[in-house]
Amino acid sequence: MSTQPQVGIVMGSDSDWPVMEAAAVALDEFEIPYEVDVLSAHRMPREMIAYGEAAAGRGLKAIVAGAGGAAHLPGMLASVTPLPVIGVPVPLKYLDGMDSLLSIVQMPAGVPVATVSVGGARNAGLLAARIIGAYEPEVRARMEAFQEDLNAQATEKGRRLRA
Ligand code: RP5
Repeated sequence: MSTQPQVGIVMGSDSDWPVMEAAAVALDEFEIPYEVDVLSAHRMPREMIAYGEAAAGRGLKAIVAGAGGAAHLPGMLASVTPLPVIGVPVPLKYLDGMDSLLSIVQMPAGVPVATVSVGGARNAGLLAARIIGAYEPEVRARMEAFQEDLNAQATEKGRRLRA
């Protein structure tokens, strides 16, 4: 695979990075090139729209977007790009991330966002890897090996409990 970013990881603020970093770590594990940026739906609306409109043309294949509170970034990006958008609800100080979750998951018909769990940035990265793996055989093979490893780890835990 070339070094051209395949996935865009964006977030509403750099304060989201401690949560969102797990998406980058997952993509690193699958050797998928990505780019990272801050892109606030409310503080940088014009830049956000420009990013979404240009993303597919720049060669990105999926966008992972995280935000907290009134978390409109994933949905707004999904409204202006044909790419799959994976939304990560970032938990803030109040409401346990429920505000972020509901802001991201309740999209109107026709504008899908694949929403992961509150704080679920690792799964967002893994889902992006599956999307890339659907047409990149090397990535798919890594995903199959990853799943076999998950199975082996879970099986081993059961074996230890039974012993
Ligand atoms: C949201 O506001 C961001 O995604 C972040 O989760 C939250 C707080 O941002 P900061 O005030 O820390 O920049 O838009």
